[in-house]
Parts: sequence; structure tokens; C-alpha cells
Amino acid sequence: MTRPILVPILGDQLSRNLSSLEGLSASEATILMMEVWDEATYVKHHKQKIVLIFSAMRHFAEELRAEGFEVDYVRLDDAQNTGNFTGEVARAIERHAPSEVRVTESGEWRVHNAMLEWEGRFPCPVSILPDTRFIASHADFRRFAEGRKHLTMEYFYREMRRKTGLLMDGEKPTSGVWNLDSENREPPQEGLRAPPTPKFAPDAITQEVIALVGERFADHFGDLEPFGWPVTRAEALEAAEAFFARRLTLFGPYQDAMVHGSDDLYHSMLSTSLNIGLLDPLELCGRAEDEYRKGRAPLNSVEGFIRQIIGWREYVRGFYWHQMPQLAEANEMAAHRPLPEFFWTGKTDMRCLADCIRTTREDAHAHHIQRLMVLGNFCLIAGIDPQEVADWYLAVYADAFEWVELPNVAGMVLYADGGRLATKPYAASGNYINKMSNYCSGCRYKVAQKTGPNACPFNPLYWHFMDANRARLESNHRIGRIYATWDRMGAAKQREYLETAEKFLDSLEPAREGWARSN
Ligand code: FAD
Ligand code: DLZ
Ligand code: SF4
Repeated sequence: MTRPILVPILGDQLSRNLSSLEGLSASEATILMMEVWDEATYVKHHKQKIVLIFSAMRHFAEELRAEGFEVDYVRLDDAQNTGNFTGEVARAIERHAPSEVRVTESGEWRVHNAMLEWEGRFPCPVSILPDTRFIASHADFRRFAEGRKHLTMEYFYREMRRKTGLLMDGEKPTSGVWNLDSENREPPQEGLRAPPTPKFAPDAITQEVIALVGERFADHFGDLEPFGWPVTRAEALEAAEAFFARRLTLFGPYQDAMVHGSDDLYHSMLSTSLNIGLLDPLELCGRAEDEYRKGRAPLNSVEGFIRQIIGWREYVRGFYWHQMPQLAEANEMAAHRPLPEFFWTGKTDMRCLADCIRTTREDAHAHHIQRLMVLGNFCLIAGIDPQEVADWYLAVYADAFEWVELPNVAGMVLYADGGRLATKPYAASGNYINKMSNYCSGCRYKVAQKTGPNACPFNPLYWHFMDANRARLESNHRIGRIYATWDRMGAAKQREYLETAEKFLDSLEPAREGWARSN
């Protein structure tokens, strides 16, 4: 029997409620799934990220087959595999002669542009449907952005609360307050440890993929094993339930803390499952609200969790589509220093960075404050080139897709967009890291020392950055006042800071070519 509709499903579209599958009966569609070389190597993704995507794709294909769908699954090593989506859809059209290609829009600009060309290339019509797994449509974000100079997340977030009804009592936010972030900044106490995150033993499908990735992507960054990410919806739901039962309560207070010895702390570790489609954002937020309504979790934790998802996650996606393609090129701070080699090897005496790079290598994950205030802060104040930084984040994290990675890197961390996303650069000295972590006590550098060879490098780098960007930042109402402190130091102290910073920056070895992209 011929099936008239060909439905390509990409590696981050593994959702049964995907728009291209809606209302489709098994008898009228052929599903096409493609493991392609170009997607695995356009940046050289962490090995675990490739295992995650291929294994989750293979499991999803099995689930659709069990429902009666015909799934045409192209494996990476299939002899005729052209290595890219367009080539594989073209081959599938030859095999199945469909009267329509129906696909859900891509999450990334790069792939979206390729899809736009399909209609002209292929002999049948191509319908590109909106990705309804997001709460805000592109039009919703455009309406929000219209006429605003700064696209402040907080106002967007309130619109999402009203739209979803989450934590709302009628027209008002529950308890009368929209945002409880000020209650969510507890430093870690001595010995703080969170219950471990569930890890899922690889089944036969995952083991086969691990062997494939070990063989074909051996030169990619990151440890291949142990691999424990959820690869099916059932596993992802189990991970979510474990979070609600054991970690949500303290998620809020310790959201900004960093502890050597408890990598995930109270974070949910659900971003990979959300981003590839195993979990639905609204279902997770509804479950979190339930925990609050039943008196099992405090409002500051629940509101904080919901804000990350219907606030930040939706906002950065809207921001990405609103600001592309310029966002990928943005470099308002004129930062041109190459990324240091130690971002790939972890070989640095700076304990905070070494630990964040270690967890990144071992797990393809680091939590938000490690990404923002250690790794990102360093890249900002050392003036690292935004495109090199973006390539690194896109390659090393299992949850990284450009729509979510790039706004965080270029906007939130590097201020490369000139302040469209963040109202000020998140620049900080060693003091912040010392307050919020247990890193500094075991570091060869002294966090209290400001200048000289043993000074924590974040201290002189902070002032070096502020001094170099004075013309850009002095008029910023949130950070500009800091220049009065700088001026009061006097010329001799300022020189000491700048010379210590320059010496440190001169000692950085640039990353060798070939880590992020094939040379
Ligand atoms: P939790 O702390 O438990 O938060 C719950 C959920 O909220 C996350 O799963 C995620 O879906 C969402 N969320 C939280 N913060 C953000 C944010 N700033 N932007 C978007 N969603 C958010 N997240 C990604 O999913 N992919 C990325 O490629 C990515 N790159 C980042 C790069 C930088 C420089 C920074 C500062 C942050 C980045 N983030 C990214 C956001 C955040 O760090 C991760 O979502 C989070 O660490 C994932 O772990 P978790 O699931 O335990 O998150
Ligand atoms: C990240 C990724 C990787 C590594 N490999 C594939 C693949 O082989 N096939 C596939 O369909 N998707 C893959 N992905 C996810 C895509 O890169 C992602 O779907 C697009 O970038 C759109 O967001
Ligand atoms: Fe990091 Fe500085 Fe603390 Fe060392 S002293 S861990 S470099 S913040």
C-alpha cells in the first residue's frame, strides 16, 4: 500500500505530540528518520551527545513502529547515506514517491534555511508546520518585542504566566509576587550534598550506538562512558519524578551554588529530555505547581523552576529567531582573543574552571551557574572571541542546540549583542565564586589576593575588562557606578591590576585547531 505523506522527524523532534504527527494515521504516512554525518560534525559534538541523539532516535522509531507506523530509518553507516538531511529526504522521495512532505520546523536557523529550499528541489509539495511544543509562537515573541529597546525577560515571563495560568490566582500571581529570585541565592554550607540524579543503564540499542560512536567519533571531545542519560520518554518521566520527589524542594535556595563533589546539586538535569522532545515543558511545570499546591514544595523553588522553563527557555527561543542571523556574528565588545586550550583539556590551575571542565567532559553537562559565572564569566572578562565560545558550548553540552545555546552565550554571558538580552554584563571577580562555591579553598591561586603572580586571575581580569570597556559600560545604570571605585584606586594600583592581568592573558595557550570543527 502506498502511503501519501512522508514525515521527516529530526533528532530533537522525538515527541508523540509533534505537529507533523498530529491527526496522522499509520496507514497514510511513512516516517523518515536520518542519522547523518553533517549533523554529528557541523560542530564536533561531545560523544555522549551523539549517543543520546542516535539512541533516542532509534528508541523513538521503535515506539512508532509498535503503533503501526512504517518508519524508514537511515543509519549512519548505511552504504548510500548522503550525510545530510536534504540528500536523505531526496532519496526517501525516490523510494516512496509521496504526494506530500510534511515536517515540523527546525529548531536551528541553519537547518531551517535548508528546509526552505526543499519545496523548489523536490517533485512534491513540502509543508513546514510550526513547532507547537513551545508555549510562545514566533508571532507571540514578535508582538512582545515590538517597540522595546531592551527585551527584558521578566515582562515576557509574566505574559507566559498569564497565557498558561501557571501559578496564577485569577489575574494575580500566586502569593502576589511574580518572581522570588531574591530568595534563591543561598551559598552552599560546608558538606552540602544533594541526592544523586538517576542514571539509566544502557540497553542493547544504546550499547550498539556507544560502540558506533566510539569507533566513528573517537576524536570528539568528552568521555563516552559511563553513559546514563534518559533515552526514552519512560526514562525521562522517571528522571522527572525523581527530581520532584527528592530535589525540587531545595532547587530554589541552592540554584546558584556550586559544589565540588556534588556536580548536579539540586538541579533537575532534565534539559536534554526537554530539548530532544521526550518531555513536554507544560507537563513538567504543571507537575511542579502540583507539588506546591499539595504543600510538598515551597513556592520559591517551584516558581524558580517554572520561571526557568516558561520564562528563560521560551524567551531565549523567541530571542534567537528574532535576532538571527545577526546574533551569530555579534561582537559588540570587540572581543578577539582565541579560546584557551585548557577549555578542551581541563589543564589549568584555576580550580573552579578545572572542575567545571571536568564535569563537562565526564557528563556532557555543567549546571547553569557553572556555565554562567565560572566558564562564561572567564570568557567575558578575558575577552574571548564570541564565535569560538559559542562553538565550544554548542559542542560540549548534551543539551546544546543553537536556539538555546547562542542567546545564552552571545547575549547572557558575553554581552556580544550590545545589551539586547541582558541589562548588564555578568562580570564578576573571584569574590563571587568564593562566596557561592567550595572551589577556592583548594586552589593554587589566592582568592583574596588582588594582584601579583598568586592572585586569583578573576580579580585582575575583572578590572582589566572594566577598564578596556569603559566607553561602552560607563553609562550603563546597573554597572557604571563601579568606575568611581576604579578611579579612587589611583594610577599605581590600577597599573598593578592591568599588568597582572596582561601577564596572565599572555600566558594563555590558544586552543589547537580541530577541537570544535574538523580542520
Ligand atoms: P535546571 O537548573 O533544573 O532548570 C530547569 C530547566 O530550565 C532546564 O532544564 C532548562 O530547560 C531551563 N533553563 C534554565 N535556564 C535556562 C536558560 N538560561 N536558557 C534556557 N533554558 C533554561 N540550556 C540548554 O538547554 N541548552 C544549552 O545549550 C544551554 N547553553 C547555555 C549556555 C550558557 C552560557 C548558559 C549560561 C546557559 C545555558 N543553558 C543551556 C541554560 C542552562 O544552563 C541549562 O538549561 C541547565 O544547566 C540545564 O540543566 P538542568 O536541566 O538541570 O536545569
Ligand atoms: C545533534 C544531532 C546529531 C548529533 N545528529 C543528528 C542526526 O544524525 N540526525 C538528526 O535528525 N538530528 C541530529 N541531531 C539533531 C539536529 O542537529 C537538530 O535536529 C537540528 O539541528 C535542528 O535543531
Ligand atoms: Fe577560581 Fe580564583 Fe577561586 Fe581559584 S581562587 S577557584 S581561580 S575563583
